Amino acid sequence: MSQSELQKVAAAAWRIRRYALRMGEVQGQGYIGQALGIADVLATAFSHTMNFRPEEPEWEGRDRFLLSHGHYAIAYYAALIEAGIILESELETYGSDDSRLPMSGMATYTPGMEISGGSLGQGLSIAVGMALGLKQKQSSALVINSMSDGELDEGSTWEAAMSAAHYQLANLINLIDVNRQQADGNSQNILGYEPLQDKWSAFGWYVQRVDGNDLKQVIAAFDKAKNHQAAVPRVIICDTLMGKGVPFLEERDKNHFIRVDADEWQKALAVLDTQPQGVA
Ligand SMILES: Cc1ncc(C[n+]2csc(CCOP(=O)(O)OP(=O)(O)O)c2C)c(N)n1
Ligand SMILES: [Mg+2]
Repeated sequence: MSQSELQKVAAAAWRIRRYALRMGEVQGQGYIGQALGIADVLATAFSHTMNFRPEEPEWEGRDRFLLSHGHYAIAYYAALIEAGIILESELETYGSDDSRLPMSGMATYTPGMEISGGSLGQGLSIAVGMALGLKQKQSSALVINSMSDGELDEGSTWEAAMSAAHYQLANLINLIDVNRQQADGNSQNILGYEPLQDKWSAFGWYVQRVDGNDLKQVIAAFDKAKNHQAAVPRVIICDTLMGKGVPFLEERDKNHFIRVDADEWQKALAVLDTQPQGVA
């Protein structure tokens, strides 16, 4: 990839982190660790890979992005702002009554939100149905499902994984945000899921595993997933760091749901502002 493309995506990731922190400040709380962790992956999806029309979010030919982990909505709204699907000014309404940006993702509230994903473990099944429908219509649109590592604990995920391979869904990319945390603590201690590459491979998927905060790796993996020739579904396992980009948030022990002191949001934004925008 060119240096200018890399810088473009890096600048998008930086802005996504900034929008998410500003929304966190509006409510004084939120799933901000996840947003900072997944920003590079979202920036790659929306600024590099996906085909969509910002002014026409329901355009039939669009690539679909499914936010299976609905509690990551703050991250996704930031990506939708970056994509030009919602206005930056709207972030001031985040989480308030009458807002189009509720704290958990709701398809009926927000343009560009394809599903209401808060009940974890459902997104991949929906993605399989969508990808199968698009394939039957001979559409060239991609379906990208984004799921969290906690969703690996759900049986429905594995049923969907098996179905995707059975139906040879080459138009399906599954992203797994492996931040190694869940609501109750460390994922491996709750229900061990490794070795993940071997599992997805055994289920018939084209598997890549990357450092989800290394933009070069993430962009290359999206390119390979899109261009891979075999008629199999694709998974990108993304190892990410919760709070990435703001050291005092990276270091927190339990990062699932963050309440920080009022002044810490500004401190976090100030830390981000010291980082060169657009440099990966
Ligand atoms: C089916 C279902 N079970 C339980 C929950 C409650 N819940 C909300 S977030 C969460 C943690 C899931 O793990 P993960 O998404 O990896 O957590 P994170 O990385 O965001 O800390 C749980 C159990 C839910 N939303 N849906
Ligand atoms: Mg997790």
